[in-house]
Amino acid sequence: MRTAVYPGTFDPVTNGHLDVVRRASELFDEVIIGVLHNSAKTPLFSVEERVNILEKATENIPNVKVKPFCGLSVDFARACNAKVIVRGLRAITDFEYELQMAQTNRILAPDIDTTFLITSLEYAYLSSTTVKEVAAFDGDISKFVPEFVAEEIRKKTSRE
Ligand code: COD
Repeated sequence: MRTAVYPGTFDPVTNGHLDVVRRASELFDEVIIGVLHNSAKTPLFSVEERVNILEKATENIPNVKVKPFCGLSVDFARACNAKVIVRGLRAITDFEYELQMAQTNRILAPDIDTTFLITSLEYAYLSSTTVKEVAAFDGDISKFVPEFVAEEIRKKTSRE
């Protein structure tokens, strides 16, 4: 069984992330989305909320699972018996960060490789940060995330 992990923060998941998940699910037998529990950052959604949202957003893709993780992505990949880490690439700015991370991961775990899916053109501009910024000013985020995710974001941002 060819298992890949797709680690990220997903705060919140966007249509760009979901496009990567859908495409990865066609390349691998199983894709496990790893949701980083990062105590150093204050996310909009808790790790449990992000896991629940991702489970709902991917419920129609049978070979996708969602799990929270702490620590290193390579340790998460090992724990999932995955030999591949999937990442998405949008622009040259992503490339520098991703290259450094992939090379570090390769030194930490030479048996695990990183594969990159280039963003689909329609999502090339899209990031979780932009979505949160637009939502904070009551902008329309319906083109950026699934409708139920937009609703969850609105609940959070209208409380603040
Ligand atoms: N189109 C395509 N891809 C996209 C899009 C889009 N519109 N938006 C985001 N993506 C890609 C990103 O480029 C990324 O590859 C992935 O989706 C997830 O994005 P984010 O922003 O949710 O997640 P990140 O980049 O914050 O995740 C960072 C990690 C959690 C993977 C990283 O911090 C990590 O591995 N931390 C654990 C410690 C570790 O192992 N460090 C590695 C040694 S350096």
